[in-house]
Amino acid sequence: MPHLSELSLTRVALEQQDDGVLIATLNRPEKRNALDSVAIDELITLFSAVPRSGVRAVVLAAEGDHFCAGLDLVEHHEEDRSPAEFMHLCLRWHEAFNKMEYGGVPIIAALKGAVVGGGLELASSAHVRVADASTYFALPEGQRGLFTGGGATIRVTGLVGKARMIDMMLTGRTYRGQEAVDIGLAQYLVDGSSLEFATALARRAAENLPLSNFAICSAISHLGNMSALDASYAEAVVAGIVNTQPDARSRLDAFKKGTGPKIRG
Ligand code: 1HE
Repeated sequence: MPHLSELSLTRVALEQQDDGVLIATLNRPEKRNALDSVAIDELITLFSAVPRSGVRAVVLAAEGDHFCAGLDLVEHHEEDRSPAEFMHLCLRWHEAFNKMEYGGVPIIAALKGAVVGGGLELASSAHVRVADASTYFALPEGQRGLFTGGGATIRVTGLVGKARMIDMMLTGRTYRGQEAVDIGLAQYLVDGSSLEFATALARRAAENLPLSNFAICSAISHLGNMSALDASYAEAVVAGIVNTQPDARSRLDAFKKGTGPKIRG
């Protein structure tokens, strides 16, 4: 597995910070960060490497005014893909986004401008979404003669519910601002820079023990795919491992001595 600095990526720029935070920036602003097949392969490469890289949290950011305009519609049109070819492309999208959601490393998305179509599928694969005043969300596939193929039926439905997802796709409805937060598309709405705020959140998450973050950013999603009976069993198994990790002893010891942080409202 190559070190992150050895990855040769053209669609994503990487900046590793001393505190274990990786800023991964979509860098095709001239195409509004539309996701072509190269971008998807690079997301697979990146998020395959992240869990074993020592990175403790990732900020997923974007160059330009827009987070991501979704599927590269020009490439899709020019390639004139067969059903099987597009199915395999979608499977690669799923591979990339599953590696993000289930990878065990916190990913905080710093959103702005358009978060649309596959761009919303990408954002919904992150664990936390921060929107700014310019951010808007849409699923324009219906208007383009398309359908979602990068997991929106699972992840966006999971965030906003089936009825809102269907409405967004049928009518082209967009959401922004507080309403977008209220329905679950983002967890934070900031007045200033979403990148600055997302980086602060990533730094905070990076202070948690990696094994705790692994459980939070992997087990919760896996458990959600199981029956309640199996999920409660698996949760106990995960807790058996995480809650007895030697690295947690000093934190528990500090609490016992009254020097650990107190949780105030
Ligand atoms: C693109 C794309 C793209 C921009 N694929 N090239 N997604 C959409 O339907 C969104 C399509 N994009 C837009 O609606 C607008 O571009 C934006 C609202 C995002 C930005 O508008 P604007 O005025 O800032 O930029 P623009 O002039 O529209 O585009 C600038 C360039 O980016 C232009 O290229 P140029 O070579 O003519 O300069 C655009 O062609 C290019 N560009 N968006 C390709 N999406 C797994 S299934 C997923 C299904 C989907 O994601 S459907 C796609 C939904």
